[in-house]
Amino acid sequence: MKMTEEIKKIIEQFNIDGNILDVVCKNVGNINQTYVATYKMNDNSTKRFIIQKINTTVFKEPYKLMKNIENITNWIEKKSIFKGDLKHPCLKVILNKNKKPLAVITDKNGEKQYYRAYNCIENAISYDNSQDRKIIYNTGRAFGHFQKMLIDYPIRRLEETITDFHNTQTRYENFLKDIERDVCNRVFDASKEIVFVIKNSDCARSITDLIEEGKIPIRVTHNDTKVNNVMLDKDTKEYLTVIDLDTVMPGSSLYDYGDGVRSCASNALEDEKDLDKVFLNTQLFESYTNGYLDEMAPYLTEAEVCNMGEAIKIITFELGLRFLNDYINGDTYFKTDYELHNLYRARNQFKLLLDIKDKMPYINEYILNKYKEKVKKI
Ligand code: GN1
Ligand code: MG
Repeated sequence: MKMTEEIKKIIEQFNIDGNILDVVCKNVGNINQTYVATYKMNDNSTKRFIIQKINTTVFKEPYKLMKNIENITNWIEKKSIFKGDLKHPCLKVILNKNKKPLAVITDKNGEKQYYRAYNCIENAISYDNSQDRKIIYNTGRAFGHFQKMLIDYPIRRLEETITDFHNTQTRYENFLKDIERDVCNRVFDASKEIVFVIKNSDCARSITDLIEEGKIPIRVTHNDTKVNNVMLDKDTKEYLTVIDLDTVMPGSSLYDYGDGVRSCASNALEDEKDLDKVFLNTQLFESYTNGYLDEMAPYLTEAEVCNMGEAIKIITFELGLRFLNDYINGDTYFKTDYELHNLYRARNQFKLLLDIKDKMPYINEYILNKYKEKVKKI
């Protein structure tokens, strides 16, 4: 999609020393809308910026969200400089001409729309799915490194951008209520998947219980550790930085690790319809786990290490549940490209879950052995 006058007017609110040459709308992410704006800068160079329209149905308080992101990116940047680390550029929030982190417009319906701008990480690439062990190892490392950089970040300074985001039990309870309501008359068509969720509902409690009982520490976590949320160097495939910081909140390292494996080690895309292609690729699971532990092993508690395998299972259940719930509610949350998109996504996650369940003894043994190996070396 080419530049429209409207988006140009919004982007011009940002304090960037130059003129817009071009804006391209990107088809990435399930929530926000992303654009890449190319500028001719006043010094004659050409520079690109990432512009995102924030989905306010999902993120109800965009200023609080931006405060989190500004604080976190500043923290990581300062820490990297202090450590002399120049290899990992951080996202930087670009302010508008009034020094605010959002450009705001009122649309035809009188609703406020919020946009933000970031620097573009250059010579970088991200993948929606990859079978390359090096790429997946580096993705695990990137998320481990991110968690490590924020290990001493004062948690009380963080806003919760979505309440109960990874509270699997609350999500399950809401799902049961939505089935009762059946606002779109879709329950009948999804009955097989609904029965699957109910049969597997023991998954909803296990980690939330451990967190509530105080057995798992609360840390600063990313909460959306998808494979395409890491930017890698185009040439070397080393990790550069982690992006999509909207859900950085107090949370559990377990959900981040589990979601990383769910996303990076699935053999297929999240909406692959051919379920024979959907399974946990053990080589990729091993690569991700190695990368993650190479950064985080010394910091994890025993309870965390013992539940990492379980977390892969729980988050896969949670994602399937979320996709199915959104299908039943009429696709109000995730972007969809066709009518059954969310139902196919749910089926895909449930197939992945079955395979993970089969592989649980191997998964747990691998994690434990690798963990021991890594901490021995330190
Ligand atoms: C959403 O926008 P994106 O694609 O980074 C979602 C994640 C899901 C993911 C599944 C705020 O992330 O929780 O895991 O889709 N983000 C939010 O693809 O709900
Ligand atoms: Mg996201």
